[in-house]
Amino acid sequence: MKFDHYWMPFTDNRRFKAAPRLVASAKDMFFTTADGKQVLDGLATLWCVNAGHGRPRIVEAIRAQAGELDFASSFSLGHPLPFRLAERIAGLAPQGMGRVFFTNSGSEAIDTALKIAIACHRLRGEGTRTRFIGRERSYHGVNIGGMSIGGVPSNRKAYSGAMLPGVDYLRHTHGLPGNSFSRGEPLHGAELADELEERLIALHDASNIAAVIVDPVSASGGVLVPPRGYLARLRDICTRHGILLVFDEVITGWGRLGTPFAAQHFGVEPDLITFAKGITSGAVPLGGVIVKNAVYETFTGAPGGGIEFFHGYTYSGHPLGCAAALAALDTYEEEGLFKKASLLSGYFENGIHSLKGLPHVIDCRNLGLIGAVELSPRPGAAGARALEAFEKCWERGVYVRPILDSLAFCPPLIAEKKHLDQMFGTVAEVLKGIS
Ligand code: PXG
Repeated sequence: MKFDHYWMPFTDNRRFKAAPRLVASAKDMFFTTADGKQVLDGLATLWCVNAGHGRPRIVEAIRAQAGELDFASSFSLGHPLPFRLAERIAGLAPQGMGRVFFTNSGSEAIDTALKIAIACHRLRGEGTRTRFIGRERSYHGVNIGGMSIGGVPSNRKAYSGAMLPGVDYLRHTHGLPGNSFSRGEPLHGAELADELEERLIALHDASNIAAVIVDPVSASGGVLVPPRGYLARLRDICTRHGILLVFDEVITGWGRLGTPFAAQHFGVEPDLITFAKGITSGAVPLGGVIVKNAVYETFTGAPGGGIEFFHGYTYSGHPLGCAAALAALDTYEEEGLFKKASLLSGYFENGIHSLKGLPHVIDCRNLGLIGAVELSPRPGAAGARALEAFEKCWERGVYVRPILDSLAFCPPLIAEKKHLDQMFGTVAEVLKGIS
């Protein structure tokens, strides 16, 4: 097999192709590599395989759906599955968030949410509200809108000239004094939300701001748990100034924090929720935006009739994605996986914090079943230590993700204590052995 032709995403192609890591199959918590080794999936692959791999209900649903109806468009035509799926999702979403728009990915979900926000204000007679407020270190996918509101420097650097105009940023909440080694939500920093009002609204005027977008826990930014009370303050400020609040729940959705959405975990209700990944447990690409009924009704209540929202993707509501999602939701429900995640989160927290005191460890942080250990960077070689740790963990049969100098953990919700012991035990051994 030649490795030359496939341009791999978000990958050091030259390094990978010099020493490829290939997976041949996967079942439940484990990959089997091309050379027959078992590797524990400590990141739900890419923060998405929440029900574990190769789950029978999901596999069978995809197989059966492909045979029955491989594709039907949702453009002024329809088939039952996206209606059924939207109803299921509405039943899990916060009260009053009962309308769902489907996309194929999280990036598309984010760009869709931005368009909904702008169009909604325009329909309400507030067409000057076109600006967005994002946040440093947040990740919202790679399309132009999501990249522009995102705050990961390496993802922005090459595309500076292609950014959306009219975007400003909250500061990230990481690294505040007194917050290192927090268990759950850090105690300090809720006041950072106030800069939305004191700095950004003061500067741009609320009448020009369409939406504030945050990921409740920034995952790809390094697993940054929000300070206690921070999200509630953002909600309050947005409400007082007529600004829509978007939670990007592409990673925090579908049980990661023990509830269907982070909104419910934090008791803070946004106006829009973007989702993807865990909705199908990663088995088929599917994403979407859940909106407050009032937002949808702004569109359907507009005078004149006709298409209300000039937006959509060929594969919005694709039968295979919907079938996989319905089966994933069945699996979550039947096996009580959100509750299970919640029950395991204390053990997970103890596992992460058991790494405190090992060589190079400068922070441990966690919430629900997501967490990270941060290593001090090697002088002049940021990221090198975590990358080496990641590669050594893989060699020893554990897959975790390096992000800058952090190692991130995000196991499938079917994880058991023995899997967490294996994961953190291997990380501990590796940390003791690297310089
Ligand atoms: N929002 C969030 C919060 C995400 O984590 C997206 C949007 C975009 O989703 P799609 O489906 O378009 O990829 C994501 C995706 C990493 C990594 O390195 C994380 C993601 C994607 C690629 C790499 O941790 N998350």
